[in-house]
Amino acid sequence: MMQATFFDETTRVSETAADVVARRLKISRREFLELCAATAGTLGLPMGAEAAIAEAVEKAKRPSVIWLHFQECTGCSESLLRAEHPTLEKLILDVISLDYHETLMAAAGHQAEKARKDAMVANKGKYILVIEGAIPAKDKGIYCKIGGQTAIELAKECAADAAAVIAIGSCASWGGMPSTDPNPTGASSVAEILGKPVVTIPGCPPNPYNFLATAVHFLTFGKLPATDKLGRPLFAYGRLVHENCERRAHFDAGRFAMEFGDEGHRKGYCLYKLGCKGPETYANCPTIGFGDAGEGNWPVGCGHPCIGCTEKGVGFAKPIHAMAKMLNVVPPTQYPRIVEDQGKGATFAAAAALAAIAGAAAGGGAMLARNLGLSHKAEELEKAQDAGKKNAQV
Ligand code: FSX
Ligand code: SF4
Ligand code: F3S
Repeated sequence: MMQATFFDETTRVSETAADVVARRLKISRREFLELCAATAGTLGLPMGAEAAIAEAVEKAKRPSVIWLHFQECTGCSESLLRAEHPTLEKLILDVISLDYHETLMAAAGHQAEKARKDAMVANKGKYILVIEGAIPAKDKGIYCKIGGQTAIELAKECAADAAAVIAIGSCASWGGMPSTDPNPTGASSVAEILGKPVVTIPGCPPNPYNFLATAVHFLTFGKLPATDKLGRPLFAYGRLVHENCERRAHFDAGRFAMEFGDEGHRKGYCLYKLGCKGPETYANCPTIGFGDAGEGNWPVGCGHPCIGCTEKGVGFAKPIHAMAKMLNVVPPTQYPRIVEDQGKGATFAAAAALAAIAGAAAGGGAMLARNLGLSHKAEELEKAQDAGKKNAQV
């Protein structure tokens, strides 16, 4: 007896874009739509955008991508491909046509160089150039050569006819780890070498979803997403780590881990005093997690302070024990009581008085200092109010 197959001709006629791509990727339609929804969410697009993404992934011509590697550890590519969720890299490789990638391509030597040149000619003015790694500029760039060309020459040659240039990882975005003092090779960012702004996706390594979302934005809308003045897509780097951190309530309440493994650390308190750089680092790590490995999977979520890996002048530059500068942190409108007399609850009036004190303080650093002393101030205020009331009654 003939068995009906799922993808018979009748079914295909009514297939949606999502069905087609799901079949192509050998994943379920549901998994594919979840990825599209996650990508739309990462990009900050409204509900329903996943359908447009699914359609673009099905119908749009995959942009040719030439991916160069210079001074780096290949962690950017690894994080993209070693994601726990097996469909992420499938989707990335379905969204783009990766025509040259030294780590992944089977070709080597002259064959590999030919593949790069062929892709550049065939897709002139249309390909995306992705650069991973810093570019050594000292001594005419002799510290990094591929196929007889320096990284400087290669970057300039490939960028000349590219539709867009994306610097992936902190090394390519701002110099990263290779550029740390004393920077013996003169490791520089892609923008410095090309002399023009490029889209940057910093992080060491960067979150693969931020690259995927940038590529999907290009595919769906034909242009790269809006960026800040450092070339970072705003959807991913528009807010400080501190703004969305799940431990933020502890910061606001003045509850800090003081040592690794102490009670505060075990209870998940704020890591500011262990040197967390979340308050001066722009990245979406707390909101989208890391490595596609599930909830809470990002540095602070795992109990380690953010080292500011996305941020020039912070990551690999500022010692881990150094306190972060408080940037742009909006103080909360009211603070909880931290120390109470036994059997006595906080009153609304005390909370309001505290809010007034908090509101008067300008700047996060001042806020932090005040935060630590607020419980005592609250008590003093309340005592003064009680004394005032008693005097009025006499
Ligand atoms: Fe490594 Fe990439 Fe760090 Fe750099 O990621 S993870 S050293 S940012 O260029 O490979
Ligand atoms: Fe989170 Fe760090 Fe900010 Fe604390 S200082 S709330 S751990 S980002
Ligand atoms: Fe990097 Fe900090 Fe995110 S160390 S991965 S920016 S939490």
